[in-house]
Amino acid sequence: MLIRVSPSHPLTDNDVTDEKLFHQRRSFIRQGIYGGASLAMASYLPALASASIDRFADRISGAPTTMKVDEQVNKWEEITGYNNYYELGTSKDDPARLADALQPDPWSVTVSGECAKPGTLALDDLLDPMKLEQRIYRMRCVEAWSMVVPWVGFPLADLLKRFEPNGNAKYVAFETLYDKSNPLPGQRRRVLDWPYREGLRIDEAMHPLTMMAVGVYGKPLPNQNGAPLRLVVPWKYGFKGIKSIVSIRFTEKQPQTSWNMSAPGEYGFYSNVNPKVDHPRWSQAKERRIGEFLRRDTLMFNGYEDQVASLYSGMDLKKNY
Ligand SMILES: Nc1nc2c(c(=O)[nH]1)N[C@H]1C(S)=C(S)[C@@H](COP(=O)(O)O)O[C@H]1N2
Ligand SMILES: [Mo]
Repeated sequence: MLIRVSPSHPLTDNDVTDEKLFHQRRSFIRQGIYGGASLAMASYLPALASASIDRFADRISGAPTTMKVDEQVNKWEEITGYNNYYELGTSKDDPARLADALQPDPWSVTVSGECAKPGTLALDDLLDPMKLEQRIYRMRCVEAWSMVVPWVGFPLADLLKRFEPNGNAKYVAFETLYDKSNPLPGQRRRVLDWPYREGLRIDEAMHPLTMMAVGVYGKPLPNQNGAPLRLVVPWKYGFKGIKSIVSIRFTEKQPQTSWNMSAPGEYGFYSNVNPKVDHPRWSQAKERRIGEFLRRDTLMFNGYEDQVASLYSGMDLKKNY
């Protein structure tokens, strides 16, 4: 199993320790066939990483790879130049262009709700005990495009356990920063009801695949990707991966989530990737992998079915989108 990576970044595969979680269940269109057909990315040429938090750079670049999919990793320019981050604008190139509007340092995260040890942690204290690892995951946007992204971060469960959630903690709610008196450029318009809100059921949040990312491509997260820390839930549509998190709350009731609030008929709370449940306005059966010419089949649970299907046993996946 060899992953081809562009020579300009520090990924190596000699430190891969465990690929057991990644059983390939289908045969993919092999990258080799279309390898040369990457689309011109000129229209969203970034933006070298905008100011990110350098003091974590060594820990991030040194993180060992623990999981990866057997597919070509997207280019740095694609991952950091083609983004959804509505607080920084609604076009794909807005977030990289307006990235400097976000100030990820200093940063703190407030943890509250159904837990024994709530509190506000400075980013350094939050990260200090966390063991960083690199994981190469597919990311499937609900808009039917996808990428393969080398995240660096830690299992969300390792963070959540530090706050000792209690028996009433059935869900976890997350919020992105929103300073009404100093909004980000995209927050001046009510495209969404700010702050951006997301949530997971507690077992989804504690699942070993669910991660909090602080880096990508061996570097601290660029602002446009959700600096300084963002959620990554690889079997769900990308909008569940809330960026630039300032609040984590353990709740007994299912929390409200931004996209579900804005269009409940289009975006569910669960939003598990499912090629058989179409969006009301487009099919979810296929996806455009950024950098490829032909569309790929979308995989059930984005290819993570073996790992996560049991979370939803007994649930009607057609209804609980
Ligand atoms: N706060 C916030 N988080 C967000 C978004 C957003 O607009 N605001 N967009 C979501 C969507 S739709 C996707 S597909 C992913 C994109 O992540 P990326 O830009 O790092 O690829 O971020 C998600 N997280
Ligand atoms: Mo998305």
